[in-house]
Amino acid sequence: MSVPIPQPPTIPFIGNVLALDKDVPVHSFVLLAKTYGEIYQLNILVIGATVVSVNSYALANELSDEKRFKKEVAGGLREVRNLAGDGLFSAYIEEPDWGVAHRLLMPAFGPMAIKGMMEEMRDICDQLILKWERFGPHAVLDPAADFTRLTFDTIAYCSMSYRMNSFYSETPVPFVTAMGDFLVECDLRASRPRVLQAVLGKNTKYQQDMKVMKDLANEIVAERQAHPAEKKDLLNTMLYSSDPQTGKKMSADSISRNLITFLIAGHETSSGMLTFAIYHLLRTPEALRKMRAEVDAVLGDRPAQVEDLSKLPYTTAVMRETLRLTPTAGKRAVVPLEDTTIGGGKYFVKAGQTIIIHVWNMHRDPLVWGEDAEVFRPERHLDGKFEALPPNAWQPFGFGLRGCIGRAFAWQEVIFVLATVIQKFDLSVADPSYTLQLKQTLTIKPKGFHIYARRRTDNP
Ligand code: MNH
Repeated sequence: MSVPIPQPPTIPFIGNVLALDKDVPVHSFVLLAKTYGEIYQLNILVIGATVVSVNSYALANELSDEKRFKKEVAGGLREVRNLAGDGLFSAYIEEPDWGVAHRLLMPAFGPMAIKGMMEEMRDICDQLILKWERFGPHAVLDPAADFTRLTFDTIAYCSMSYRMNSFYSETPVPFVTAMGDFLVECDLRASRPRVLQAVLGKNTKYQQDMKVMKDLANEIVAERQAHPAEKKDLLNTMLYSSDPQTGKKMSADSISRNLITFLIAGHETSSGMLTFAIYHLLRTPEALRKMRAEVDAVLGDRPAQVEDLSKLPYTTAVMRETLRLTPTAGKRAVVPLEDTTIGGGKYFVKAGQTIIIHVWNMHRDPLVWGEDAEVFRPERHLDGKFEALPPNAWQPFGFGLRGCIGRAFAWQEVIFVLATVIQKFDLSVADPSYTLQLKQTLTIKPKGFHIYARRRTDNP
């Protein structure tokens, strides 16, 4: 017999919407999990929907079964469709252009292709290193901002050979500002009744932001078509390859939507990951010491080469632990394909019911990670322990067919940059009393976190 899914008390006319922290929803989802445990549902009357949330490993694992569940394009992500449509990230799996783009692009995101992007990644990484060196040891640095410059410029340069030149701009380049505002508005729209959109007068600004992004994507495609180049980048793959299954090519629209998708999906998560990694390392001197020792032993003072990156197990463990404790994509959504029960028959869920997997909570499940689940401890991934984890216990890149296509790209970029930064600089927290605060849009990153970077070669 199934039991009702727990639900916080409802407020008439509003439902449970007040249970949510508007600025940093993950705070609410942590508290709700502490109060209600592995599963609960919220009734969001203003949008006329009930949303189920799960927090435990066991339920998340059960929901990671593509025979019974599929990705739901819910909430803010559904609004992202206003811009990116059936681009890979925001598509419904039934949309034919998702399949075409997925099959055609998979090889271009494979390990060999990504290795071939190493020198482009180095070009941008050098810009970050030079900037921090030139600013010197007394400048207060904003790692979230500089890592965003880095990851944004890297995805643009690697995927379409286009230079954003964010390091040469004091403020974020227009695409990044438009994207940030667009994503905030997507989240707001997801929690607001439709009729209110126009009344609130946000539409003009929303349209303008989308236009900034679309114009840039179209400009990049037009430029390449006008001046074809012998590049092995993702843009050429999209322009000239065809889907091995249907023989189809990507339409101009689909190319533009996926370019925008790469720019959106391909930088915030990685920059948040780099910022969290630095934050965790500075709070955990023992981990920093071990990682530095490894980097020094493998690299000495020469520039990292692509072959070096697989010889850094401790650094790899630091990255895995960063994405466990602070997954920058903190949740994902699925729907059951048919009416079913989860939790060993305990909870009934209807076909099409939105279910959110709170990866942020699931990654702290003590049944998998032990009583010290809240502690940053890279050692828990070493010596075969990562490989021995139960299936789907570590899931920062999503799952299955709809898992992250950019995983190998992000991994190479982050390990290279992290190792290089630790190789070159002694870092310290600018404000020793800093406690972690979060900034959340579609992704989560540290807020107000500042550091100093002193070149190691400058030390006595
Ligand atoms: Mn990425 C899907 C996390 C880097 C492009 N990515 C996903 C999903 C997660 C995710 C989680 C699944 C979302 C869902 O179920 O709704 N991604 C990450 C993280 C990093 C990351 C944590 C870095 C760290 N992603 C990147 C990079 C790119 C990229 C870099 C592009 C180069 N991601 C995508 C795309 C999808 C995706 C595209 C959608 C894939 C699909 O559904 O076909």
